[in-house]
Formats: sequence, C-alpha cells, structure tokens
Amino acid sequence: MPDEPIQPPSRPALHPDRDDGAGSTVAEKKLQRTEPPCLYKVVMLNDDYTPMEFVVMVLQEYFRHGEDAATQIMLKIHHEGRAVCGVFTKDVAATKVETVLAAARRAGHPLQCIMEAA
Ligand code: TYC
Repeated sequence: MPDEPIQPPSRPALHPDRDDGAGSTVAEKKLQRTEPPCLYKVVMLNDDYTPMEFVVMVLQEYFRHGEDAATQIMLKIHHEGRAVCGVFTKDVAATKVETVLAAARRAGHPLQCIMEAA
C-alpha cells in the first residue's frame, strides 16, 4: 500500500452552515455617489379673471408663503405674466400643480399653474 501524504487534522467549523469565504471572490465596491434629485419650479400664470385674493390664498395655503410674500408674488404674476411659487422635487412639484388646479377649478377660476425644470 503506497504512503498517503499526511494531512494535518482539520478543525471542525464553528458554523458549518456559513460560507468561510475560502475560494470566493471579493468584489470591490465602487464608491456610491447619490445624485441630487432633479428640481422643478412651480410657476403660476396670469389671467384676467382669477381674483387676486384667491391667488394670495393659494400661495399661502399650498406654498406656505406669508401674507406679504404671497401678495408680492401675486402682484409679480399680475404685472409680469408669471412668477415662481416654489422649487420642489419632481413628485412634489407635480402634486402642487394638481392641487392648485383642482382648487382653482372647484372655485370656478381659470388659474393656470405649470412646472418647469429648475
Ligand atoms: N390678473 C388677475 C386679476 O386682475 C389676478 C391674477 C394674479 C390672476 C395672478 C392670476 O396667477 C394670477 N384679477
């Protein structure tokens, strides 16, 4: 009978169900860079029919502007045709537009509100 090479006694695995990594490949992780979210401006447009008070209320209620800032923004829209109400992530901007349009239609006003990439 030929001599078998003598093997050192193997130690029993502490956790036989776990992979000890022997023979496996370690993949190096790439540095994960999280892109900042795309932002959108919510812009309100002028029209000849929506009451100024309603626009001020919308700016206070849905964009959390104080009365003075809301009045200034409303007047800017009235004189210049449009103004930015706020800048938000895409989903939030889309929800603001929907909410403002729904409130305006409920009240019977033709107010227009759009979103644009910031
Ligand atoms: N131009 C409107 C008026 O004279 C007021 C108004 C302001 C309407 C802003 C829309 O987004 C608007 N009653």
